[in-house]
Amino acid sequence: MNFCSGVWNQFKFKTSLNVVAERIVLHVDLDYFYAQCEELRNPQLKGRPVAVCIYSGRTEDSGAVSTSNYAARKLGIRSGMPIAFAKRNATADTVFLRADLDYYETVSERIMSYLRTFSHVMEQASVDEAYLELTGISSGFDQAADVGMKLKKGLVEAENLTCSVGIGPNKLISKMAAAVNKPDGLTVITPDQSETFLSPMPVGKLFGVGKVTEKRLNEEGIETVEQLRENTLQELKKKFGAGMGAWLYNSSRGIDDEAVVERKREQYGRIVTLKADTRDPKILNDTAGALLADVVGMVRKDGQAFRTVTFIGIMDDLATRTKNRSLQEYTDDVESCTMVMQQLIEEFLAEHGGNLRRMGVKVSNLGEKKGQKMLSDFM
Ligand code: DCP
Ligand code: CA
Ligand code: CA
Repeated sequence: MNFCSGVWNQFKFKTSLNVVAERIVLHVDLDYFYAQCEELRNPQLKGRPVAVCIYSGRTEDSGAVSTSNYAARKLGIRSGMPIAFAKRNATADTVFLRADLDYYETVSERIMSYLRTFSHVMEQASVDEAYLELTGISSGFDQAADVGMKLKKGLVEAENLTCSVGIGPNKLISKMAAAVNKPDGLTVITPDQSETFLSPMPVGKLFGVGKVTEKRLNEEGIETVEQLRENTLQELKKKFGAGMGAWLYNSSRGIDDEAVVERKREQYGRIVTLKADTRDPKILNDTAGALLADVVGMVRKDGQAFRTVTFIGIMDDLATRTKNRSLQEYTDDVESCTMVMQQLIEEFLAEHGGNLRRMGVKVSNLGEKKGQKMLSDFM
């Protein structure tokens, strides 16, 4: 029995010459994501310090900064910081905005479908991050760097957004490569550069080392990845347990076999800009009908069904408002959810004044349709 089959073999892509293709992973992380989304819909913000905040609502300033653009970071305004504290560092032209998570989510969905065009295996890692498996797609690191440049250029052209890209022999190195050159960076680390790349880094920067492990490593006198590498596998296993010990041992050498895994989707949606700002129910219903047909088509293609239907309106002041309803049972039927959508639009218009600039539909709460035949039913 070959105990290292499993994950490892997935990456041995054979080329026509029957040579095993070297593994190449690309990591993308959007720059100052929430704040960049805000600049996108309000270009006047460009050049000014911007802090996007989650307000808890207790007092006017209670809550925390979720992110800030680079001008605000220069003032020392950073994510996680209490808003009141950030305001003490702010200049007169600093803008504090309320986070609009639905809007960032819709931008994120567009970016993710753009990124999917670069690889058949993509793992969305967070709202603004993804890993792309380039093994067998790019023949080497030079070609992968070209993919990275093309991806960055296309993202600016299509969405007017910048990102930082890291390319490496695995997920760990690609993620860390993307982080060292921000914003708008592109960093390529080849397998033979991996150890040197990691050596001077504080152990806390090794992706996957949390605060607790970092503290324990420091207590052992281990400050840098290079120092971590001086420990034997046995020593690390003894100090940190078998799993963590082996992980630290491998990571400090830039070794990581984790697969890029396509995660299951949680929702399907589409948003469009209306020809003119409007609140005409006929236009909204017709547009919603067309979008739903499209979205439900995608759901069916993937063999899924859904229970929740959402109408999304982006108003002429760019505020995003939503209205949703959950059905009794899972469905993949366009007609029944078009009727629900018409009700949602009617209620939406009753609740919100003003015209809509953009509108969208979303279906979520995915699952299986009741009575859907399982493969096992035929056996
Ligand atoms: N975020 C948050 N609270 C945090 C950290 C992040 O709400 N403590 C949100 C806001 C960010 C988004 O997640 O825009 C992505 O997080 P990142 O860590 O990637 O940070 P940014 O994209 O904002 O900045 P960077 O340019 O450093 O990637
Ligand atoms: Ca980011
Ligand atoms: Ca991120």
